[in-house]
Amino acid sequence: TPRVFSGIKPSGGLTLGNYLGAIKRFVDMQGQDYETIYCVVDLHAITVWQDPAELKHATREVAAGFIASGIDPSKSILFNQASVPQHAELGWIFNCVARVGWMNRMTQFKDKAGKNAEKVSLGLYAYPSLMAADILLYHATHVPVGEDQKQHVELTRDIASKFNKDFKAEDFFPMCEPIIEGPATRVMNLRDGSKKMSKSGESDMERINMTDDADTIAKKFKKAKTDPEPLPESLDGLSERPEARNLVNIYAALADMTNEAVIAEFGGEGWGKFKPALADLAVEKLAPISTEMKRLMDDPAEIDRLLLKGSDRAKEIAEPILQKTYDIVGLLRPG
Ligand code: AQP
Repeated sequence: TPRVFSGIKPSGGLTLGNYLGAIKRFVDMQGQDYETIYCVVDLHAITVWQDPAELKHATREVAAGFIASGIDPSKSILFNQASVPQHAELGWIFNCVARVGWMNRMTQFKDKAGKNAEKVSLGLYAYPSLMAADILLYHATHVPVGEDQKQHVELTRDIASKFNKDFKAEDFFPMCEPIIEGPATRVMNLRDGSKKMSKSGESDMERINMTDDADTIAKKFKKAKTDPEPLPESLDGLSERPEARNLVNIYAALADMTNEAVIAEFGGEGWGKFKPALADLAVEKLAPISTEMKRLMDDPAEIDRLLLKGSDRAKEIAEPILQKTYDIVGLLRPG
């Protein structure tokens, strides 16, 4: 069976972007013809400063978000990265396979480091190499992600190819495919349609958090930036209107509709009609999830227990692959 791997950083509260671009699609792939492995990638979160107590909370909250959205820990392997040390071990080997020039081309690093590239952590720079390890440690073949992660999955393929070629280990690491599908592969910031919605964006008004209450969701959509024109009668009319397009994409993804169907329903309507409909839909979809997240968060020990179980199952797959990798590289592990 083909194997799916994907992860989410506990670098803050989950956003609607994480939900539509990633989690909702993780749920869709579960129980189909895939073995699904989903990870709270805490080692990635610490590439930028995280308060230790908040990191523990966010790690459990992302796990709760997965489960509340429909990831079933008995169907999927669900765990946090730090509890499977094989990730960091393979990550080091890949640091020695990947080239500095490859990292220099990563646009997410450029965006995140900005003008401050000398002052960010070395981990932030090497992050895509650890991400390659996350995926290849399980010989995963399918990686559902948002658009922003496409380049990193492509780099994972480059690392796999170079490793296989350098060590004459033909096909040892498989070529993985990014799975980037649906109308919401890149949910944009509500205040600026040229920027992606992020957990760590400056203002809370830029994003919808999965735990926002109904009033907050309504307020954020009401204040979302738009142009004054009504919704167009056809999809072409959205091409130069990034904010309008974003809200249509969000509606389509939440309702499991195509953008065409949304335009067929709302074309010609003003924002005064569309925004409240969008807010109602978002509340309808997110409220049950956030209620369930809160319920799960009342019992952190139970979340830890589920993560521990998941990490045991993850290790069973990871350890033999890591062991073989050490052997291929020529690293001795007597005993
Ligand atoms: N705005 C988005 N639209 C669609 N998909 C998104 N993803 C993130 N933002 C959007 C997808 O969510 C998954 C997990 O991402 P991540 O937590 O590993 O890191 P990220 O992409 O850096 O997410 P954030 O929310 O922007 O976090 P911060 O602010 O901490 O960096 C990925 O599949 C991603 O594509």
